Amino acid sequence: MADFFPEPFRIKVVEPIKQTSREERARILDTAGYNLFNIPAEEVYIDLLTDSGTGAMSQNQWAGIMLGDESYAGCRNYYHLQETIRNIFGFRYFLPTHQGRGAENILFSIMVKQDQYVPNSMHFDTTMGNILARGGRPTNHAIAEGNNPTVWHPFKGNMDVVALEAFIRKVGAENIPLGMITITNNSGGGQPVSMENIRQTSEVYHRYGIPFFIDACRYAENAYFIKQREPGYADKSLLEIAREMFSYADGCTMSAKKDGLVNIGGFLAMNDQALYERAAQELTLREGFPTYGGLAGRDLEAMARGLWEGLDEAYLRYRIAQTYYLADQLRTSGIPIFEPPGGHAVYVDARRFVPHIPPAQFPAQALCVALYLEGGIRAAEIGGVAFAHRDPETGEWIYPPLELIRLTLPRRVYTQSHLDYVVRVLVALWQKRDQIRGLQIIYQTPYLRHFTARFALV
Ligand code: P70
Repeated sequence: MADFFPEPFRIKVVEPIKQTSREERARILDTAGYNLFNIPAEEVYIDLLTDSGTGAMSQNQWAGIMLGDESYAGCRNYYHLQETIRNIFGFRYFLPTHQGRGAENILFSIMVKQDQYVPNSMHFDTTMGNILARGGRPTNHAIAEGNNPTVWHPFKGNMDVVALEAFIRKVGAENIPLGMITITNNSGGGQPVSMENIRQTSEVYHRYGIPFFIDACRYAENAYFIKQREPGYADKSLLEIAREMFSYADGCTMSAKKDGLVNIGGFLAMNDQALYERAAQELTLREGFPTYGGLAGRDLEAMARGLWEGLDEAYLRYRIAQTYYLADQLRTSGIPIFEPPGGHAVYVDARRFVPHIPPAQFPAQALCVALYLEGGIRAAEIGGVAFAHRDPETGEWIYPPLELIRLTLPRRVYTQSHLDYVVRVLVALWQKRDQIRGLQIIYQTPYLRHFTARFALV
């Protein structure tokens, strides 16, 4: 039984979900402009759009909610969260924010100026959008393996530190107000980053005096992969691994809606006092007073408790085993997936699933639409809709190297038979894949267009 890790919990509350008919789903898709963000969640049978804020809280978290202290200044839940963050992440200062992008907005608004660069292994959509919105230039420097869906590498989310250093020399460190790394790499298959690579990335940034921030939202899954795969870490606790990861950085942005196991919440943490003071002022202007940052005391309490649960080894073992179960079933059925699977999601390779659809007709979006039509399953597009951008010089569209659909697993929510259903639907679709049609955009916004774009079938 060494490789069988069933749920380390049982179900206490259930939420009914319902299946719709194919005709209903065709109508719903048409009304939604073929954008799955526009579909009411009640019309979705299995919702794999995101693992963000969609997890099930534990009885311990719900009990903590009742202990919410709704004082404006200095509520006790703030101090509990402070102690938790110091313990796990080790940074001297932190500010609660309503979610990850709240932290990104505060950080970039005080650090990034027009035309400055912010390198990362691979930015996710909101970090890219928040940097662009400040007139900055987000750049990606993940290792080449990270863009290859078939090659095996234990840490495909790693930074190409040689390329990063060459980039810093090319544009000049004075034009780089901060540098980042994303653990795990959500835009590239949910792949982890090794401890060695976090350390090397830190060394490169620091050699040029560039502050180093970690985009930390799936840090616990990353820590689990380090324990599994990196020599020298098998006997370390996940807490020790987490502390070491963050010891190399000057701060982090955190969406606690992922590995913090809450439905809402995040934070910005750092060691630099002067930066903290500027960030606290910005937070007070935009989100709320520094001891609650736009959240209620009860949210802070749920976050403090969730952060510990998210780092629990029995939970993470089950969590990753569930993702790998889904990946194994799909692989066995011949469905092309990004290898190896990530921690929070299995990414299906749309380029190989629907090779007849060109990038300009959004193969991954087309596959997401087909998956909903076929079985009421909602997945996320991680491809040209979310990540294509115009070349700042020529204005031409540049499409990302990967066209993926992300089957994202909410934490502690779906059972194995739910996943078996997902596999059956995907297999049915695979058998008639040549009937899947491409899409064209008929409405879009300048930033984060995937949330609101509307499409028509080509
Ligand atoms: C997701 C959500 C959020 C995120 C992230 C990384 C690596 C920062 C943030 C921002 C966003 C999303 C995408 C598609 C569908 C629904 C939601 N990722 N950094 O699912 O955090 O959302 O709290 O502002 O992945 O991956 P926040």
